Amino acid sequence: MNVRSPAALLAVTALVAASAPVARPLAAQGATQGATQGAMPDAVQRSAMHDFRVVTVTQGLTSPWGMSFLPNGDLLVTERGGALRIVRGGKLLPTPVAGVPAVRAAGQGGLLDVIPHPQFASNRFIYLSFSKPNADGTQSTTAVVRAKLENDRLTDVKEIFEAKMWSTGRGHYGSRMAFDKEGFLFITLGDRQVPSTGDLEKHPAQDLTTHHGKVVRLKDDGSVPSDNPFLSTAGALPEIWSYGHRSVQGIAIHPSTNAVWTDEHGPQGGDELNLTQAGKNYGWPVIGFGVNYGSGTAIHAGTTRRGMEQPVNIWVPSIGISGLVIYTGDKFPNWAGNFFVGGMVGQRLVRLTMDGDKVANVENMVQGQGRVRALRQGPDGFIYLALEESGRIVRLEPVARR
Ligand SMILES: [Ca+2]
Repeated sequence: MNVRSPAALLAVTALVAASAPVARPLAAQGATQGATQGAMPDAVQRSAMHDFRVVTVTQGLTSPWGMSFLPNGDLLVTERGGALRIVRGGKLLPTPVAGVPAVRAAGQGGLLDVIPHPQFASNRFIYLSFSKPNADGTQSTTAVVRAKLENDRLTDVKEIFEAKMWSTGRGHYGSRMAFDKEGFLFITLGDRQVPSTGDLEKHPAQDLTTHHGKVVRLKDDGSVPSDNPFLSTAGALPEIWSYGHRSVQGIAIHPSTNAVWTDEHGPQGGDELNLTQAGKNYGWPVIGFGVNYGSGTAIHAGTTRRGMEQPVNIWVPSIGISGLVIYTGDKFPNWAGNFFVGGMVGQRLVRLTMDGDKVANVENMVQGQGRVRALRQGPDGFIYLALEESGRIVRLEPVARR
C-alpha cells in the first residue's frame, strides 16, 4: 500500500493503537508494519507519534555486539571476535583499540559489552565484558575489566569481576552492563545453558552460591557494596542483586526512578522485560511462558509461583530480544520515557509505551533489516542501532510530518 496516503496511515495507526501489551505472533506484528517491510533504508517510515528515516552512520564492522558513546561524541563498538573499535565523526577508525584482553570468541562468546565510567571525562575508565577462557581454552566464563582509554589505546587493564559459572558451553554469557545514578555497576549474567530438566528448583539460576542466571551489583572498582541484598544469607555470593534469570541481553537504568530494567531471552516463546529489584527471584526455569526449542515440550512447572516475580512484558514467540534504551532525548519528544528493545531473530526495533511500570502499548519498527544486536541513545538524541550481520550502525532521524 502507499504509505503516504492518509487512509493507509490511518490504517497503520489504528493497528498500532490496537496492539496488546503482550506482543502478538510475528505474522500479525508484521502485518501492522507491512508498508515498511523491505523498504529502502532511507525511506520514510511511519510510526505512531513520529515518522523517521533509518540512516546508515557507519559500516564495515564485523558482528558488532556492544556500543557506547563517550562524552566527546566518539562511539565505542565491540566486535564479538575480539576487537574494540572507535567510530569518530561517523568514520570507523581502521585500527582497533590496543590492549583489549584475550577472549574466547566462539558460539555466543567473545568481546561483548562496553560502557564508560560515569565520570569518564575525568578518569578515562571504560568497562569491557567478555567471555574469558581458562588456561587451556576448554572452558570459559563471563569477566569484566576496567581500563583507561587514552590516545585510542587501553592501559591499566584490571579485571574487576569474574563470574563463578565456568563451563565448556559457549552460550548464555549475559554481559550487558550499566551504571545506575548512584554509581553502582550492574552486570547481567546468563545461565550458561545448563539444562532445565529434573528438579527445577535446583537449577543453578536458582542457586545463590553460583553466578549463573544472576544480575550482580558492584562498586566501580569491582568491590561489593555494603547494602547488597544477600550479604547476610549463608553461602550466597555477595555480588548478587537478583536471580532466576535465563539469558539477560539488555539493561537500562530508569532516568527518573533509578530502577533497574532488564530484558532476557526465554526459550521458544517467553522473552521477558523485567523490573529487576534487589533480592528478587525472576523464576527461571521454575516458572515462565516458553517451551523447549524444536520439540516444543514443556519446561516450566507453571507460569506463577509464590516468591517469584512476573515479567512486565513477554514476547510469544520470542523475538531474540537484545538491548534496552529508555528514551530521554529531544529528537523524538513524543517518545520521551518510551522503552526500546531490539529483536535479533525478530529483526526489529520495538517501542514500548509505559504507564508507570506497566506496558501500555507495543509498536514494531525498523523491520527486515537484520538482527538488531545493540541500541543506544546518542548524546545528540538520535537512536542508534547496531545491525549484526551487515556490520552497520544506523540511526533513526525524525522526519517532519506534512
Ligand atoms: Ca522470568
